[in-house]
Amino acid sequence: MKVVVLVGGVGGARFLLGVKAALPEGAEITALVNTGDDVWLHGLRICPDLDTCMYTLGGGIDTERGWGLSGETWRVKEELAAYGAEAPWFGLGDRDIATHLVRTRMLRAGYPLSAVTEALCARWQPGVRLLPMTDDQVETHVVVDVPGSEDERRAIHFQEWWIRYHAELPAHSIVPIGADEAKPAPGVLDAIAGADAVLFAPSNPVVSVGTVLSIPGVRDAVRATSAGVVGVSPIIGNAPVRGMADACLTAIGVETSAEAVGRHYGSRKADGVLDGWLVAPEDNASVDGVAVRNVPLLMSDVDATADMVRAALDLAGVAL
Ligand code: GDP
Ligand code: FO1
Ligand code: CA
Repeated sequence: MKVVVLVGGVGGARFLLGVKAALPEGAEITALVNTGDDVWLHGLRICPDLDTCMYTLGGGIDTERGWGLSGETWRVKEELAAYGAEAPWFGLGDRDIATHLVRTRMLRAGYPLSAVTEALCARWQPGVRLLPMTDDQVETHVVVDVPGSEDERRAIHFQEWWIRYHAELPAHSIVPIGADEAKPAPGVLDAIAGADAVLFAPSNPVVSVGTVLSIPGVRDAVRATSAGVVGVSPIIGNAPVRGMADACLTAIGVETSAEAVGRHYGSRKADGVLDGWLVAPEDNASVDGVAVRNVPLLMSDVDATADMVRAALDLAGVAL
């Protein structure tokens, strides 16, 4: 059985743990991972969502924080701050830096990100094929008012908006810079076309799943696949379970509710991308042309997450 999952970072990684647990031995799981959060800092290429998936599935993640490695120390970060180096708000751990050093060296040597990711995964053995959505550089930027100015706007990197400003600076727009010219990474379109089910993790609908879908060809492949396509709502009771996805939805004019996010994705029978939409028991949602099912959606542990995944696969028409 072949299952493809569109994912971001923490929400996507935890969902993938459930996909692994729910599927029988021998099933092929391919994660199409958002790389719009990627950033150059201190000359290093940092890929937060790829690393969050790789560390979570490989058992290295700091489970409390949800990102970065366990047993982390922060000596390099402190030294960089003492130099007044850029982005002191970004949490670069000493262990994590080794990943960025290996990645950056390989990228500089000419390897595409997909090959670099495969090499890093040889150590972490995530048990899932992690494919960056593209090998091309795509970086999500957020257009905000210049703090202290009334009429001046500027685009800042998504990470700066999210971490430094806690997504509290109102966003005029959120743009995946470079997406228009990007190509899907090798294997992405074939995986979607050859899948038995395509699932959208309960990841951020704008800056995670939305960015993966923004790569030319990906949305069309999802619309064209013979597999059932089912999404899982990251919004429960009109609020994100974790993080500031509401600020991203507001920026694109979508209400923070399971129903509004389902309608934003839309039905494949019209011009959307879904056949099925899982929402929490307490949420009422009706989405034209989409089969909506209420199931518990809290990923409190792997068993609960595997139950969600089984419900998603059932809605996608896959018998386990
Ligand atoms: P990020 O890249 O680290 O921000 O992670 P993702 O984009 O993959 O996922 C973030 C989304 O996961 C947030 O919008 C949360 O609402 C959602 N999320 C986190 N935990 C849960 C959970 O237990 N259940 C559901 N349904 N959504 C969750
Ligand atoms: N998230 C934070 O909230 N603060 C950080 O300082 C931070 C550092 C960081 C470093 C490496 C990495 O792989 C992830 C990191 N994250 C951090 C998580 C991540 O950048 C974002 O929270 C997500 O990409 C938001 O979608
Ligand atoms: Ca992310």
